[in-house]
Amino acid sequence: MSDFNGRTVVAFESRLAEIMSESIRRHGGHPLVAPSMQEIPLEKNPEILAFGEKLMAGEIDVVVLLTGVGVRIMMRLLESHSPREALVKAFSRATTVARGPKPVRALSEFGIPVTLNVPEPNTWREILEVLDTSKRSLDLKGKTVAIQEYGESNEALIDGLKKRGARVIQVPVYRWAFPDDTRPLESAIAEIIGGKAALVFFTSAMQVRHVLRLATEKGLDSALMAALKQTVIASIGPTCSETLREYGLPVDFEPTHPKMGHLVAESARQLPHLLEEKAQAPQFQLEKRGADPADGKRKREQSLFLKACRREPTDVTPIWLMRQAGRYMKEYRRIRDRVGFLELCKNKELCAQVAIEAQEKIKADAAILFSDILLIVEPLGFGLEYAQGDGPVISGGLSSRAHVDKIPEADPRDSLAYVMDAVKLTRACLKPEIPLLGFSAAPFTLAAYILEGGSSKLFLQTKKFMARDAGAWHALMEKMSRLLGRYLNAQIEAGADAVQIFDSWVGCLSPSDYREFVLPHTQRLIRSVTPGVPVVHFGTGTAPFLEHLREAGGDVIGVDFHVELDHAWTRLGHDVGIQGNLDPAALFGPREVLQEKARRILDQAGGRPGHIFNLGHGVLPGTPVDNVIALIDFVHNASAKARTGQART
Ligand code: 1CP
Repeated sequence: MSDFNGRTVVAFESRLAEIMSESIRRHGGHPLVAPSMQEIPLEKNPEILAFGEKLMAGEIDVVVLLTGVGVRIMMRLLESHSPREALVKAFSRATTVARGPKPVRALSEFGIPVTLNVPEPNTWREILEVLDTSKRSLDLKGKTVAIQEYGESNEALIDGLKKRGARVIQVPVYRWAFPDDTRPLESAIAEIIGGKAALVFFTSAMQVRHVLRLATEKGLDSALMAALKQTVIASIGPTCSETLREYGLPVDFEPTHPKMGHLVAESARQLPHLLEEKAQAPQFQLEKRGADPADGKRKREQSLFLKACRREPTDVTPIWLMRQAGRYMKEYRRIRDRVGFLELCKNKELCAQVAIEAQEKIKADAAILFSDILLIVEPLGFGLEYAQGDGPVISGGLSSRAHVDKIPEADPRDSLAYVMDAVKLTRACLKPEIPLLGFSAAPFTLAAYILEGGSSKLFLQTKKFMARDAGAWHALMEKMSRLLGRYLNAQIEAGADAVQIFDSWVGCLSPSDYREFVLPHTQRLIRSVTPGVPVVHFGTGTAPFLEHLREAGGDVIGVDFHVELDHAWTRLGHDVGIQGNLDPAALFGPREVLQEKARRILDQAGGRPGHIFNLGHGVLPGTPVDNVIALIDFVHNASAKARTGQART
């Protein structure tokens, strides 16, 4: 059993400062607990009293209770105006939603029944989920929802409720201020800056804000940020972690349950490992690069990748790999241990970090935006979940023409603003000479995911839909192609230098079905892409109808490994670029076989302008990173040698 081993552990707990100190001490640590805030109860809170009146009048349908302390303060104030029985009766008429065990306990102290209990990790997402999936099938349209707030308002929750048609009443119960004496907090900040702390705990989002606010007021913010990046940071749970990441701080540890006891005990056990990781991992720092965007753009125009897209000769064959940022990389897995996949996709800092870290580590000639082709189903009104091990699950179903017509004409510029933010930040922090690829699904692959509700082997639902109602199919595909066009152009506007269209599953179709049911729509999409921006058009299993794929368009056609690259290029015509096509399994080695296979592809391309080396499909989980680096190195050197007689310098 490990413990903190006499190391200094900093925490910012206020109300529970003593318990926190004791707990750290019990685990062998030297506690430095500096209260970062104090509660200011709003004793004469007019919002609470107004809420009480409405509740008694039966005008509140749902009450969301966010904290135990808040419930108690609120009840104390309400009880000074109305008898408890009357209040309990009024609460019983409404649906009460308690965010976790603390408000449940507080409510039960007053005898108020809890209708819905919000599961861990108790964020706004779970609150909305509970309301959406409740057996009482709560239609929030036109309903009045009161939120007992703690400190700051939760905009995401309010937004989600409003989107469901609810009228929201905010009931702020207490606010936070700095403690009267901020000296302990200042000295804790000084200890962190001085490198004395081995571990820093944050147990609420408000603590993060307060600590950084005080540091800013004292002119110590950059010193503190830099020091915190070198220190192990443990966060109590997702809401707190989200705030840390908003400030650009890493979260090194989160306990299995968002509780103080778990936080202290589990981080004590993990500390040696966490310290080792921190020391080993070269800390990735997102920083804006290239002061002159126009100069960066000029450099990229002359990059190997964009030259190859334009089929201009290059001395070296450019290479990047589909899924170059992903599971096979330990830096990625470390982030995914702490953050869900969707949360990762919605966090621009993490997206930028993952994409850039991968490009730099393997020295690829292009970076691809970190995102996913399926995110776009959410603004179309479908549910999206990435279930562990089972792949994506898309809920909502699509089976009729009427439903196709009801799919909203979403504007991804707004509804997927977080993707555009990720493009902008990735572009700003990526080396200026490295092109950034944006991407989307092709209309067929997106429609197939929606119709199947996830991955599929046979694509039976898709084929049935296509066969039974060709009109509905074409209407759906037309809608998808326009939507995806807007999506790609928004990414281009945000800073993507080229785009790739993934028609990953189109190989399940016969050539004639491709021609009739897919080609016109992919063609419409590709034609709608901002002129001058290269399009890579990729599909797997497309060997039987490569000519049709070519006809649908694209400056570069991505081919899988079921076809020899030279045969494919001859069929496509040499007036288009080609991307591919090593079998990703080759990356499992041995190294000589890997190089032999790569050389064969280079030989087949024959140094002709317009070849971008890639895999035939994405990098597989478990692929040794060293082999990926060796492949890229080999492609650069072997292609340079073939063309110039010298390895790449
Ligand atoms: O961490 C995890 O467990 C999630 C794994 C993962 C990753 C790393 C998913 C879930 N998506 C991604 C990122 C991703 N997806 C990128 C950016 C990273 C990079 O390339 O460096 C890109 C371009 C995609 C595109 C994508 N998503 C495709 C097209 C490429 C292909 O493989 O054909 C597809 C089909 C998806 C759907 C999807 N997303 C995730 C999974 C596991 C899947 C495939 C599921 C299935 O088999 O249907």
